[in-house]
Amino acid sequence: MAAAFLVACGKKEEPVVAAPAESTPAAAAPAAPAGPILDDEKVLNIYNWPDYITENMVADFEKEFGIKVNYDTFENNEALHAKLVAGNSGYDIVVPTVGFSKKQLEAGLYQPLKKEQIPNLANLDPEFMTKLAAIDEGNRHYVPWGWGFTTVGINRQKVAAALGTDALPENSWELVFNPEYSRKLRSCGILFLDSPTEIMPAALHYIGKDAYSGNPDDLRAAGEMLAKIRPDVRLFSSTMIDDIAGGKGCAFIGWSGDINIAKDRVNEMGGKDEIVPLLPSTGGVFFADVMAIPADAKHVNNAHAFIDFFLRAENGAAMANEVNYPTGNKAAMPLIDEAIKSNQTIFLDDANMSRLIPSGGYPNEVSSVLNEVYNAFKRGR
Ligand code: N2P
Repeated sequence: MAAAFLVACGKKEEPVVAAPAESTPAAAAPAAPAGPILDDEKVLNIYNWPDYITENMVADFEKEFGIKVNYDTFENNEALHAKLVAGNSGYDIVVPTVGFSKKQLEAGLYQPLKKEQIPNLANLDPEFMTKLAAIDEGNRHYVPWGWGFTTVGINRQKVAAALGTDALPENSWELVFNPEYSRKLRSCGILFLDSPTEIMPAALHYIGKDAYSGNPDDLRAAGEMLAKIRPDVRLFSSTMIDDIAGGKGCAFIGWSGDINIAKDRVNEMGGKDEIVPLLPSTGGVFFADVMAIPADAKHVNNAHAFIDFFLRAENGAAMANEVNYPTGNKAAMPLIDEAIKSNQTIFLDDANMSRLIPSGGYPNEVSSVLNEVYNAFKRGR
């Protein structure tokens, strides 16, 4: 894991400035108090993506800490952002995507962590944290939740039947962005995630532009490409796992882990079709999601207790084993199943890793063009 963190927003990757010893994760451990510090009100409000937590994590935390967790989900970064900007979200932990969240950090929407209350920061991969520090200087606000990549997934049998051949293009993005393929897949259904900041980076990259270009002309050019394949997109989905497993489509732009979950679900249901997340030759779009505590959170100590709990090695391993998303938790690695560790669409090898499109965010100046282009695409004009 590493290269993909290079920020695509004009900032060069810089080595992390040697942080004062007491603020490094490893050095935080000795200062940890005997028991966790909790708030008087035994409540914790979490806002996260759907299908992004292990089955027992919340219940186990509630039982051990005597805290009631209210766990809500949002569909995309835009929805989370709107909630945070409106203020008084009521959430104590939210899970933004790093590239997108840069503007939230700059706007002071998150509070610095009290690292002495998170001794398990020591479990994190220092290399991962160094990359994260390119956006969150000194790792002051963010703790890794999960990472993966946005990519093209297929139902292998349905796609083969629709294409009339077994040969898939090397650049899997062709399946959904090149009308020669998408026309043929139209009958079995193309599904797209529903968010400008999921679709536009892939579209820009496909037409040979910077995935996070701040040039309105580039965004409009991507819109022109998208207009040509619009008739072939059946559904903009915010319930991708269910939609894939329910057979609503044969080719999808989705998240790597979710496509793998859908694959498992189809297998469990005894389905014969094989759901496959593909590794496009030109790269999928890397994402890393992090826990952050909103500046106006009410249960800050409880939030720290949960973050520390999440960082236990066994919980990090369960995220990969159960949810198909790696976490950046180095201590978890020995506890991760071999089959998961060797799955090239979960833990990428160096070659695939280096092909991923680095995380990034769009400059504020183009946000209206970005939304205009995306909404025009969705509406089909
Ligand atoms: C949802 C996990 C993907 C989050 N299941 C993408 N940032």
